[in-house]
Amino acid sequence: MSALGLTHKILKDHLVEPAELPAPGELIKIKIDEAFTQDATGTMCMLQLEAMGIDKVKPLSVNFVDHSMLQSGFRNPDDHQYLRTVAAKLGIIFSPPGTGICHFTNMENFVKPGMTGVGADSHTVNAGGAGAIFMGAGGYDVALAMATGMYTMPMPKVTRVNLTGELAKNCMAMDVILKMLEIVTVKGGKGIIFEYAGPGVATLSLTERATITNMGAEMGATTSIFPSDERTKEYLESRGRGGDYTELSADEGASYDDEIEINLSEIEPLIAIYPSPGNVEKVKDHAGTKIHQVCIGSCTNSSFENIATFAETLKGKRVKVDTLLYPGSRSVAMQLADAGYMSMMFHSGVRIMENGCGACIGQGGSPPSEGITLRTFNRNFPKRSGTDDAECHLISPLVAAASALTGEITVPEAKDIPINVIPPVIDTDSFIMPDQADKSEGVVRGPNIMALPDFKPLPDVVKGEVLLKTGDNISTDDIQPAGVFLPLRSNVKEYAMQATYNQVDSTFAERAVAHRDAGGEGFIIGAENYGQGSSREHAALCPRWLGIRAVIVKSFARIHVANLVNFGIVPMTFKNPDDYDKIKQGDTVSFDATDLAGDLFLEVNGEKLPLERAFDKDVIPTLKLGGALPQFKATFKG
Ligand code: MIC
Ligand code: SF4
Repeated sequence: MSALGLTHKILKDHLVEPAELPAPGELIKIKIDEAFTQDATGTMCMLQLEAMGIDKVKPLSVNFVDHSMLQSGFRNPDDHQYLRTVAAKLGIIFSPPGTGICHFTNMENFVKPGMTGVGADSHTVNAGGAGAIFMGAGGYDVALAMATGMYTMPMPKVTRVNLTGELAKNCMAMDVILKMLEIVTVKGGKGIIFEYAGPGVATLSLTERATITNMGAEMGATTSIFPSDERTKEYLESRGRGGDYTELSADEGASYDDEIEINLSEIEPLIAIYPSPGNVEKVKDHAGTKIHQVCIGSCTNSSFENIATFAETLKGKRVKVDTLLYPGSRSVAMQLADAGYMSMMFHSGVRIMENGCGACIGQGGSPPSEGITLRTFNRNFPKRSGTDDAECHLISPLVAAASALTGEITVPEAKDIPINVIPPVIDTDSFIMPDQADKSEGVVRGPNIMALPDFKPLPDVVKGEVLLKTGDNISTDDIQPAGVFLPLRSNVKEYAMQATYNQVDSTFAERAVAHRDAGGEGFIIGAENYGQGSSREHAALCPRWLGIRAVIVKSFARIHVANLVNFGIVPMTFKNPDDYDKIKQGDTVSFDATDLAGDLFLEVNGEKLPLERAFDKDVIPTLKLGGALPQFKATFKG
């Protein structure tokens, strides 16, 4: 048998269809060992699972509450209560608010080397740090994985990332992934699994590896993976999970689709400059820039080592700017407390926030107007911080600490920072396991939990107005902002009317509804990398509710295409990218959808512009029926 890389080994072990791993781009169906949601995507996912008529989930499944926890009003608590009670009914583990951020908590408790998983959140890829293949997906696809234990995806290409050397003392894993972003760019990872290998791997701990795989999402990658070795074992044993360890690595001589070389010793402290994680520059080139806020933690940089190093750098000295800590889990917060670091940070003036997403998703912690915030998080898209004209730059915990002390962007000193390592505090008691859950109250649906909308099948001729024409790199934060709107996640109508594209064009939702109610089908025209950023299926669901039936762009981000299909929006790309210039917002356009497998054209101003399918032919019945749920109901046999 020929030598296999680690990615291919795990995919082969989980392959359901076809019989052998096919060429990149062809569809594969794999067995899924774990599926999870968080609260912001989870309510919709659970509503879809219920609508499928499922009584019990198949794989290990978890509902984490971490995103929307401000609880100012009934909406968040209604969502949490629904998630808890529906989890009890369907056999899903429930992780209550305060337990921790989904990816971080998942790694601490559930991920094992060699597993496959999907999560309704793009940073699900975090789990690759432990030698597992985990992918972000839309809520419907996660519901389907919970129902069937399977997931269908295009066979990825695999790029080997050969790590050599060792990081300088003022660099961290965050600098490695920023280096990758500089090389690969925010759209260069599409359709690729990055498999890290080489002698540099052993110099990185499991949580450092997870920082790197976490931000593979920012390159648009399918996922990333590290081998499972002594460092993996060390982490699992420290958490009392030594039994979950298996050694896993690529076979000698395995072949790859591509290769990247990174010498860790050559990396300098890096910073991703607003407004994109891909704008990577050297920290030293921005040194001295005045800042207004520092945030540390999030699912990206929350390990005990990260935060202890941050605290040791402060060493009780007062921070000069507003500094907020969001620990990744209750477990890590308790470990920090027991090791004395919480008290050290209180003395330094750090604000200890909740174990959750918080400022990362615009749930509090916003910087001032025109302010500059430095964050150890993974995203710095416009307006995501909640302050429209503030700028957010992404940095390592060491740069965060050095800069918090000076009030300006500062290159950390290259020196040893010894930390007081104590054993982790294991916090499995926070979870509500399905066999312990109180099922007597049934599934509780408060007034925030709205029924799923019903969507009509696709007409043979799709005709209507171009309701919006956008530029490159439109993110799901542009399409369907989170932040203050998160409590509307279970209420499609309100979320669509108040938030869809409101930061791009505040007239969009009203214009779209008027066009829809007059019988038109709405179109969006976009440019490169449309839908980058997240697994947010509301960025498809809400536009669909507003009457959008087709999105035609130069290129798409992976998860967004799947979400569009799931809600019956036809995703297509221009055969000739220059045709983008031939269409204006407000134009009336149409396309013949009778044969979606045949040649497709967009008719505009008397011209027929050739289009490419951005969807696989297998999903044509789904598009025809108006979305994945009607298709599931028509075909699923239990
Ligand atoms: C994000 O970081 O943008 C989110 C919120 O975690 C999203 C999911 C969501 O919109 O709920 C993600 O990354 O997929
Ligand atoms: Fe939460 Fe931010 Fe991580 Fe998304 S990226 S899961 S919002 S901490």
